[in-house]
Amino acid sequence: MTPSQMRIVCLTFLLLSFFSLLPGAKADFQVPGLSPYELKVELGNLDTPHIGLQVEKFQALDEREAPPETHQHEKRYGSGGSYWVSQIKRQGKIAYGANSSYILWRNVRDYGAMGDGVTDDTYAINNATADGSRCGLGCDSSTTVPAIVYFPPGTYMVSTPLVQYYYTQFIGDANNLPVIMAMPSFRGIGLFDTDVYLPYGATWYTNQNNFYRQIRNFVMDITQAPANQSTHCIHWQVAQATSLQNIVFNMVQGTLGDGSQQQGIFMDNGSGGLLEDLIFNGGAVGFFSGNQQFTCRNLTFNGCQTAIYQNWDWVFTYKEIYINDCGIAMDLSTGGDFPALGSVIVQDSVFTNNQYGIITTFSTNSTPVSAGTLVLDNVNFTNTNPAVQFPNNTVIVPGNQRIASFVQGTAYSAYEVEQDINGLHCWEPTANYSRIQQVIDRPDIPASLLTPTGTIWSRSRPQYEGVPVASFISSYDFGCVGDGLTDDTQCVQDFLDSIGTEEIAYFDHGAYLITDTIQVPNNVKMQGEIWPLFMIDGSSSVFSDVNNPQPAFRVGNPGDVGTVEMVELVFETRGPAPGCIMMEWNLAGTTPTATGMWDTHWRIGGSNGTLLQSDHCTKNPNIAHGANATCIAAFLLLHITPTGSLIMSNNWGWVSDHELDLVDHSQIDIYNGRGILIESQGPVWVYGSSFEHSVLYNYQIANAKEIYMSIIQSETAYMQNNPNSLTPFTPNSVYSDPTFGECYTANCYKTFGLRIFNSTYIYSYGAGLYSFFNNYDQGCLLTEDCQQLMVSLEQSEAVYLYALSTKAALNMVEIDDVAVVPQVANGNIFCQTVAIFEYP
Ligand SMILES: *[C@@H]1O[C@H](CO)[C@@H](O)[C@H](O)[C@H]1NC(C)=O
Ligand SMILES: *[C@@H]1O[C@H](CO)[C@@H](O)[C@H](O)[C@H]1NC(C)=O
Ligand SMILES: *[C@@H]1O[C@H](CO)[C@@H](O)[C@H](O)[C@H]1NC(C)=O
Ligand SMILES: *[C@@H]1O[C@H](CO)[C@@H](O)[C@H](O)[C@H]1NC(C)=O
Ligand SMILES: *[C@@H]1O[C@H](CO)[C@@H](O)[C@H](O)[C@H]1NC(C)=O
Ligand SMILES: *[C@@H]1O[C@H](CO)[C@@H](O)[C@H](O)[C@H]1NC(C)=O
Ligand SMILES: *[C@@H]1O[C@H](CO)[C@@H](O)[C@H](O)[C@H]1NC(C)=O
Ligand SMILES: *[C@@H]1O[C@H](CO)[C@@H](O)[C@H](O)[C@H]1NC(C)=O
Ligand SMILES: *[C@@H]1O[C@H](CO)[C@@H](O)[C@H](O)[C@H]1NC(C)=O
Ligand SMILES: *[C@@H]1O[C@H](CO)[C@@H](O)[C@H](O)[C@H]1NC(C)=O
Ligand SMILES: CC(=O)N[C@H]1CO[C@H](CO)[C@@H](O)[C@@H]1O
Repeated sequence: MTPSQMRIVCLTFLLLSFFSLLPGAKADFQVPGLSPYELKVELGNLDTPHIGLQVEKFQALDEREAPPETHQHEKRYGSGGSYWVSQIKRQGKIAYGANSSYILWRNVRDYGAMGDGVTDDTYAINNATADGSRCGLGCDSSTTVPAIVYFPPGTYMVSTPLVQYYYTQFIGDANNLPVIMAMPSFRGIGLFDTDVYLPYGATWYTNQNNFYRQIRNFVMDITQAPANQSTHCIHWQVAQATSLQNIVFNMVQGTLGDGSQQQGIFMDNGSGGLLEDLIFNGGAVGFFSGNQQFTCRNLTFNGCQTAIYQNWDWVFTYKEIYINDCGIAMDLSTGGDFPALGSVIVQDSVFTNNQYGIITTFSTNSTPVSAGTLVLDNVNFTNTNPAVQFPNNTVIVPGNQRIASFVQGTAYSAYEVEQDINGLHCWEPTANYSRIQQVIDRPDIPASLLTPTGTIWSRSRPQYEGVPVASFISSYDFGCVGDGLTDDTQCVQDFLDSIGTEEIAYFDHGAYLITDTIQVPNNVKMQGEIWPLFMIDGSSSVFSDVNNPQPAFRVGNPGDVGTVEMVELVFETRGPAPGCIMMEWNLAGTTPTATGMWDTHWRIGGSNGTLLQSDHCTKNPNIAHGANATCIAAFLLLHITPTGSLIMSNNWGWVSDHELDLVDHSQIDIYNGRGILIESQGPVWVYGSSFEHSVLYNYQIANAKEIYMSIIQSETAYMQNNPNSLTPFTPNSVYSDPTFGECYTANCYKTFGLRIFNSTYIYSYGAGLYSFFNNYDQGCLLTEDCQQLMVSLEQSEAVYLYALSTKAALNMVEIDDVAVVPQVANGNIFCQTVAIFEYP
């Protein structure tokens, strides 16, 4: 990159206009002293003895929640009907584990929990979770001891945390939400704890490695615990393939600064993730939020002192957030003039009747320049004024209005200039740059992506809570084997073909070996039992030819329209399958979001059954090497073809960087060609996704249009550039692969985080694209040059990237091989961040 290539035409800094306080404006206030270091309290309580049954009988949910003569609770907390999850025959089994009598499904009642609102059920529930030598203290990770812990309706009294082990789902009855109730004597970090703290800040699991969990369908109630004691409903310290859904958090209601210590979600660390459909009532803080990256949608806060306290992050998106009658809607002030948070996006949200709106400390004086980046996109403030302000009450944006688009942070607007280069007259891309804190014009968004009210379409994970159990057809009852060794291809095909329009194909837990392409019919719904594994057999000749790649799962045929839904599935290869496209999606929906996949993942290598493990794929950075042919995984994880259209939510395409099951848990070299390729003509919505460690790219959008993505996350392959991105896959023009033809430095031959080629109307609301290594050496983090380039736009326009956060990539964005966004101008707390990059 030469200076002439990088043209920062306009370096302006917007002067903030300060409005004086209106008569009757609120007094100065101190942000309540909230810090994660209250953990000290928890540590002191690790040995709190079990406290007996001497508590009063609490009223049942019905009497407590609903106003006397109404039955609102029935609507709000479920239909009251029966729930298929509690009724379906449980025959799931572990294909690649060591314990043949292992029990996957546990009903807490079978372990002695009473749910009677009187008995302390803590020990019984913890027994239900821990049964069977599971992955707890001292276990790094494991995929072979998963568990579903089911809670029937009832009120479960709890005195100390219910510990959720690795690879566990806590599921309540979706039609009659069970209540988890803190006893007055409750002590501990949360009613549910996902990562137990040990002395000196150590935890059971590594927070960024805390994968595969769900908690859904609960009321959590800590109103009986003293308000002045630090109590949380959930300690949610998790990473990818995790979700919270359909939970009501009930906390003591108070007023701002009254000393309450109650919190709904306490999220101190991690690398997630998605949460949706949550309601927070009361409390000091609804959501104490800290994680590398997260997608949060459909959250309602009522009467919280602070609805959202952002403790730290790299990039977060909050969409469909409803904050009502709270003290502070969003507190983004942590760190003061050195903001502790990277970037936050708030989209399609409504703030009503709040004492304070959003409090930020990003200002002319704050450093680093991008810390505290904030984007508001279609946020309506009613009886909330100002909308955005400093802690000292100085107004940044007045409230009581709908804000179409507000940006604070660095803004890049790219365009083309006429140039004479060596006598040639040409157009060259360049970009205007400024650090702003202001309302700006909102770009047009194509109608295909929008609901009738102008918000971006979204859809929660279906729970099929109204579908009778008889409509779920079991793959095992149908005859499929799922033992991980028997060829189930024909059975899975026949099974899917047999499913009627009112039925749901239920895949019992197991591993289904697939040796040839499965054609997914146009109207089938596939529901997994705690992520059943579809193992694509690398020994099948169908998937071995890298020059003639074939799909393992083909959804519809080009031009087809239908209603396919996939929920809670995992796709892997068993051995090297370099000619395998794990999934090809051709289908469009009959209506917007009628086709989709939720909590559905690709896990390539690094776990039992994959035959791509640390016993022979361990990293080898000490000698120059190529790719071990026995460690080459697949051609492409997900291909959305030109006619494909769907919604994706909580999808993780992980080419394992380390071993999950073998005891060494060593870092491993697995070679997978490509992550996600989107060629759709739209619309496609991608919420809460992550594609990591593929070789050529993690995300590529080619020949496409009308694509919305909200928090995309990627990591460059750790072994690169030993070998580099051109090993072992040869760029294939049929798939519009990058050729790396423009590279002339070694660190340019690295996985693209995001490549956009020949595409238009592409919207990314939050991206965390990271490069952490050079041949497993992290020295390049000190010099921030692990990688030359992270995002490449080629022959594309109408591209809008909000809160684009990259790590250690010298050029954040290039347009047609011209660097337009250097990372040096965009320093943040850890990443480098651009609040908005637009190439209209
Ligand atoms: C992985 O599979 C092997 C057999 O292939 C088994 O011996 C081992 O116990 C399994 N590991 C785990 C963690 O289940
Ligand atoms: C096997 O699983 C059963 C049932 O979950 C459990 O009781 C038993 O302790 C496990 N055995 C071993 C050796 O882990
Ligand atoms: C928990 O499990 C242990 C061992 O199986 C048993 O002795 C104990 O009674 C159980 N406790 C409860 C409360 O179920
Ligand atoms: C909480 O409040 C109770 C009663 O008002 C008081 O006795 C107790 O000391 C307080 N605890 C803390 C930690 O402030
Ligand atoms: C939002 O969540 C609530 C439950 O908290 C649910 O009833 C509602 O359907 C969800 N709305 C959307 C648009 O997902
Ligand atoms: C904002 O919300 C208020 C109150 O719900 C509503 O009356 C108003 O129409 C909304 N404004 C816009 C522009 O959507
Ligand atoms: C309020 O805080 C902002 C940001 O730190 C600062 O620029 C401004 O001068 C302060 N205003 C007053 C009145 O103190
Ligand atoms: C870029 O900045 C220049 C100089 O201020 C201005 O003339 C031009 O209109 C700007 N272009 C865009 C696309 O913002
Ligand atoms: C490649 O894999 C083979 C087969 O497992 C193994 O024998 C060999 O040691 C591996 N080579 C390297 C360089 O790791
Ligand atoms: C660009 O994409 C369009 C479809 O949107 C396609 O028709 C055209 O062939 C593509 N051009 C190139 C150079 O691939
Ligand atoms: C291990 C780790 O990442 N700890 C962090 C957890 O979160 C707190 C609060 O932000 C940090 O201070 C710790 O460093």
